[in-house]
Amino acid sequence: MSDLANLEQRALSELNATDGEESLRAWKTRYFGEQGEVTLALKNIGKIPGPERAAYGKECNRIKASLGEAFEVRQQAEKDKALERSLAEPPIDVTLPGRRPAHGRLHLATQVMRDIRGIFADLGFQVYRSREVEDDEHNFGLLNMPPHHPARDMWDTFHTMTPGVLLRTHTSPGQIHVMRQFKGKPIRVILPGMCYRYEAITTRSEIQFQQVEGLAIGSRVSMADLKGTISAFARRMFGEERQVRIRSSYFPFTEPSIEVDMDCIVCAGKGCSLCKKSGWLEIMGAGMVHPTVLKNGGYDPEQFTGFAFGMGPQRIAMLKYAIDDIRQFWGNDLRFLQQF
Ligand code: FA5
Repeated sequence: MSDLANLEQRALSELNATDGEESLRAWKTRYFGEQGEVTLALKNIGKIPGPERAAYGKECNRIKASLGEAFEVRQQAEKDKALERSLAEPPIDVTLPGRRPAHGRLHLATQVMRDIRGIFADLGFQVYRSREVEDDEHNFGLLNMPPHHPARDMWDTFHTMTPGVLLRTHTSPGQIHVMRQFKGKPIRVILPGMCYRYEAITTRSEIQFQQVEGLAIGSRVSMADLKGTISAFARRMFGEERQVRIRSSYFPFTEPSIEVDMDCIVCAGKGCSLCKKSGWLEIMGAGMVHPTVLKNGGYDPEQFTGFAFGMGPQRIAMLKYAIDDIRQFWGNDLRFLQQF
């Protein structure tokens, strides 16, 4: 019995000495936990010899109740103290502006693609989608490049394991798809999409890049229409003050063929690594659709003429925003992308 009195005294003085919720929890474990002193004393009741057991058990239960009560009082006091403390702290300023959620944005390539589509929509061009995995026939053959034609070397190609199936090197195979679908009706479309070339990656060339093909076919479409369309596009895209240069070129699927350059914005025409020291950067190839290609698409070259062009939106973005390295486009560096 004296042990119990001792236990009660000790527990009460330790309870009074607790400071904060943590020491209160530790006290509870020490006396009321599975191996706590009060718990063990209660478990001990059965072992006490008969005549003393009732008195011992009664005392145990009294101590349990009184310590339990003392604990509750102490715990409430702790809670009151915590509440007082939090009330004394400076109040939350509900007028402070909230934290802005992080907003995503359109990738620069998407923005430029939308600008290009918008300009051509105003010029009356529809958007036509064409596949990225092509066959040899559409990517080369029907574009007037039969097997072993030397012009195929202009496009370093990713071939798949399936013979004759490849990743398109340009959007021009779409010309054939469109012509075969329009079946002899006039055409005015653009074909945007991704192209793939097995070539060395440099500041101006990627192995994966976008192109926008343009195709217009009608009974009296001329080279003047092509030049007018390209100039209208360049003025809208880059502003009146920028320079466009048209020079003759060669593509097997156009005759005559041209290439279109813009003055280099990075060096203002002085010559830098981006423009290969020429002061100009090529943005598209173009020309009048070759009669053989018209025929392959199901159009009679005696009745129809057409122009086509294929431009590189990444190069266009580089010229518009003075980006000196094309690798930034697919590098996923937010410091670059967040600037646009
Ligand atoms: C062609 O791909 C032709 N199909 C374009 C064409 C279409 C000519 C219709 C006539 C009629 P070229 O290989 O020059 O041509 O590419 C066209 C444009 O794609 C280039 O002017 C350039 O802006 C872009 N381009 C080409 N290669 C890359 C590359 N590796 N990385 C980024 N852009 C490129």
